[in-house]
Amino acid sequence: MLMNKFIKFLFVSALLIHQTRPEDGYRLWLRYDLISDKNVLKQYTENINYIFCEANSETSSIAVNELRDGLTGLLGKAIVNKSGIKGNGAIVLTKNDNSNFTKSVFTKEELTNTNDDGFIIKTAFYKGKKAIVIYSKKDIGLLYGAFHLLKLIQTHKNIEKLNVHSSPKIQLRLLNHWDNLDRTIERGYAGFSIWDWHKLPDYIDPRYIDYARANASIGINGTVLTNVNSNSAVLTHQYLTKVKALADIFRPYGIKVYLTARFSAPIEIGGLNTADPLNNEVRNWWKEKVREIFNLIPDFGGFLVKANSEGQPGPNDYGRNHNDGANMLAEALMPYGGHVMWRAFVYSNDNPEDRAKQAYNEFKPLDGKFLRNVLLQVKNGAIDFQPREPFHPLFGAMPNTNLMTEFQITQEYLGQATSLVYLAPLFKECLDSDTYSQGKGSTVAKVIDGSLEKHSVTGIAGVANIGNDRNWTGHIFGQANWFAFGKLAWDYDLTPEEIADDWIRMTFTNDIKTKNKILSIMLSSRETVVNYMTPLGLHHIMGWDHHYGPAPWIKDKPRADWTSVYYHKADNIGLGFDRTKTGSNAVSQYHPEVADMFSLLQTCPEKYLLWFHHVSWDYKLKSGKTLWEELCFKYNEGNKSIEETINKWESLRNKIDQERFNHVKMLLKIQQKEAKWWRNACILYFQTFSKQPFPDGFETPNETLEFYHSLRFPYAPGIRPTW
Ligand code: BDP
Repeated sequence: MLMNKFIKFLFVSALLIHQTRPEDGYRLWLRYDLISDKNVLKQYTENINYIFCEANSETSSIAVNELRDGLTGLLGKAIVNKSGIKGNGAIVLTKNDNSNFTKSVFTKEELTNTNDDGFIIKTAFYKGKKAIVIYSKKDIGLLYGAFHLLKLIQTHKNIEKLNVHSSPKIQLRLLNHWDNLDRTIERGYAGFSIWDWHKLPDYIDPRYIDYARANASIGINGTVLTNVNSNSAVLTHQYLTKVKALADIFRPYGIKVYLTARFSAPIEIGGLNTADPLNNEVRNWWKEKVREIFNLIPDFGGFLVKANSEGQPGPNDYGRNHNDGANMLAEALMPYGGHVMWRAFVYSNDNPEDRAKQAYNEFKPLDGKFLRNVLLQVKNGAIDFQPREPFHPLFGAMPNTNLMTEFQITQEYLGQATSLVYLAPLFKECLDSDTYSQGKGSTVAKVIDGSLEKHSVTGIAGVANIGNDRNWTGHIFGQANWFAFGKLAWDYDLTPEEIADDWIRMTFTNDIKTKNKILSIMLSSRETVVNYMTPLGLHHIMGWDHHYGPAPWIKDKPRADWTSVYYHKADNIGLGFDRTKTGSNAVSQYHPEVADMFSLLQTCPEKYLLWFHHVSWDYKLKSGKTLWEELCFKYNEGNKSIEETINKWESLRNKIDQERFNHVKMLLKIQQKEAKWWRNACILYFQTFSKQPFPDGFETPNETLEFYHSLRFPYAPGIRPTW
């Protein structure tokens, strides 16, 4: 009795300590604080008493521990693991689809419809006792199911009669880290890399475990550890032992490691004098290298390759094609079940062709020429992760190739880590785009989940926004983008609103009013940024090299397609890139229904207007305004929304903790300055072509164009190092 009281005392003290720790964002969405609403709490305390796990593996133990810690925190009573059914209120974890119990709870169809990573959660009776059963085929499904159940409780859902079936639609759900071995991160805005290569393999930063846990909680099952602008040193034995240490930590969380393979590695670390993919010595070198890797890491995922793009070596250096390079690696990986993700982000310096067309021209003829363990990794749009791009024309154009998509979670072109931009609407816009490749309804999502073109290897990648900042992503709201990527990779049918709703409840609060305010801020944030950066289909007009801030005046650089004037084509007549028949004819790369829609000024969605058309300054848009007026209007709209966001946020003072309130408040002030900067710099610059006055109500810029022109940011974060 006394002992019990003592344990209770310890337990309550632990809870208190837990809840007074600073809100620095480290816990992400996995917070598990005591539910303060007594009525809500009652539902859970009445239904949940203990855990009973029938499985026995490292992964199932992690699931049990997560449930134990999570439920104990949320419910304020000790929830422990027991060795059998000991009364009502068990959470049963089971993989056994042959037991009488499982057969009595689940139909055969339910069991077969659950795929390898999937799970079912059902309320049922076990030996006459009410229980919540989590079923999966493999251990990892138990962990995913455990996180799902915790999420339901964190978001205050009713759990009386659970009947959840969840299986991911896409197999390889990966983060791509653009992390260098010296811990700098290309396009990273949240500090340095969390991989401490120097101290690995002996020093295991506990953060690696938290990283794996966070990813498992949203269904991510692979991570590419290194930058696509790669360094062959990571393939040396010295580094592979470090990679192995990370792989060992991630394995029980269902996460495989992948590496970027530098195409010239056989020369740089192998001592050969060529990296020609058709050379036998080279082929053998890769085979041996892969063997060495799998000896260390039996479940190694494979390679991600950026070849013959932006100065990276590749098969073209030897007069070979991309498929020759990809297949050489794929052949080496095939016996072990590894994959090659070959990037389609390829465009050439010397090619005078519209950059938007180059990847399609290069890869479309190679359709059907890649081995079955190769995935072609295609960015969502044909240029480069802009605030808004139409979907990449390769989707739907290579039916005989496994295509996966690559999104950028790190906000290289969307205000980096000082801007609040919720990216789920951007991801969804691409996934929901209709390619018409097999008639209406041939969405990008159906191309990449393999259902449209009958592929069995499927994948999706997100360029990570994670660094060693205490809150992981620099901006607390950057966490929502990591979360949303994982959720959509699992189920692209979720809406941005549903995902944000969960994230806010888990991260901030279940108070409906507060939650709704944050939700409205998040849901409008992407359009806001598009409006004050690149409205109406403008693109690639950001600062040189660091990509921070506006710089539509960039010209006369060694590469035309790295300048701004190449993309906006402003002149005295109008603005925009003519990609119709009268221009580069990039529209012809889309299926006719889509090509026709984009081609005609009347049918081209105005959000893509200047992407596809060179439009005269006096052209009347649907609003009745001329292009010039609409442009000014949009830049203003974006600025106004930031002000509204600031006011909304201000009204949340005391509704959320001070630390995170202030963190976001200060960043919003920075974002407001940046929005103004974008508007003023762009409008002043475009005015030199339109030669028209500011429309009524447009706030006259307080600085001159020369001033904006003179700004320099030599130490902006995330710049590509010179390699
Ligand atoms: C661009 C980035 C550059 C990357 C490149 C890529 O500016 O740093 O190396 O994409 O995806 O957006 O390879």
